[in-house]
This record gives sequence, structure tokens and C-alpha cells, in this order.
Amino acid sequence: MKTFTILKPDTVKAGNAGAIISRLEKEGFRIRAMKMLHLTETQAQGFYYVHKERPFFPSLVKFMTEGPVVLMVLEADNAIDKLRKVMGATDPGKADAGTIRKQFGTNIERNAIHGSDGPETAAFEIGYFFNQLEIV
Ligand code: FUP
Repeated sequence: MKTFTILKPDTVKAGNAGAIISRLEKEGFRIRAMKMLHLTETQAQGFYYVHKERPFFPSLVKFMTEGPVVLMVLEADNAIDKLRKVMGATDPGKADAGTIRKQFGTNIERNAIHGSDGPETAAFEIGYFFNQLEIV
């Protein structure tokens, strides 16, 4: 099973991308696709369209476009739930010890990493950034 992740601008800026990729590999995820992009406003708005009516949406889009991100397709048994567990709660302050967001996140917006929250979301998110030829 596949899932999709973004190492967010705070992670790349802080030089934590390598540490998080290493952690994901140690957890047993296999990287099936990877690229770095500096998202445009339109790309970030489209990616987070489900949140477009939420009060935090403009700030979230601004954050996600402030610097480059690393996008990956990850494969593992039960990949979606497994990644959500390794990431921890949306708010790093509430995330369990040992999770990526607890270790690398700053606050509910600058929370280091994104992971798909279900099979339909994963399919949409993978297809949003990768075509079939880019997934090994
Ligand atoms: P998650 O699935 O854990 O990434 O969380 P959500 O889908 O609920 O939210 C998506 C992103 O919106 C979060 F990663 C960060 C941002 N967000 C805020 O900035 N403020 C909030 O109050 C909630 C979410």
C-alpha cells in the first residue's frame, strides 16, 4: 500500500529533511518517488482545497509556499495508518514522545510533515504531484 508525504518548508529550512527521510526508512517505508519543489500559491491552494473555508487556510498556504518542500510516495504494509502514527498529532505540543512532529515540529502550522489521512486522499495527493512514470 502507498501513501504520500510532504516534508514541509520548516523541515527543509532547518536542515531536517535528511533526518526525517532516514527515520522513515528505519520505520520500514520504501521510497517509491521523491522530488523537491517550491510550491506556488495555486499549487498549495489546490493541494489543501478541502481546508479552503477554514480560518487558517491563508496562513497555511503562505507557510507552504515560503520555501521548498520534499514530496515522497512511500510504500509499506498499512502505509497510511503507519505514517500517521509515526508523524504524531497535528499539534506538535500534543504529539506523543518519539513522533516526528514532536521531535521536529514547532506549532500546529509549522508541524514538519504531512501524511495522507485515508486511501482516497492518498490517491488524490499522489496524483496531484506525480505521474505514473515517476513512481518506481
Ligand atoms: P493533519 O492531517 O494532521 O496534517 O491535519 P489537518 O488535515 O487537520 O490539517 C492540515 C494542516 O493544516 C496541518 F498540517 C496544519 C494546518 N492547520 C493549521 O495551521 N491550524 C489548525 O488549526 C489546523 C490545521
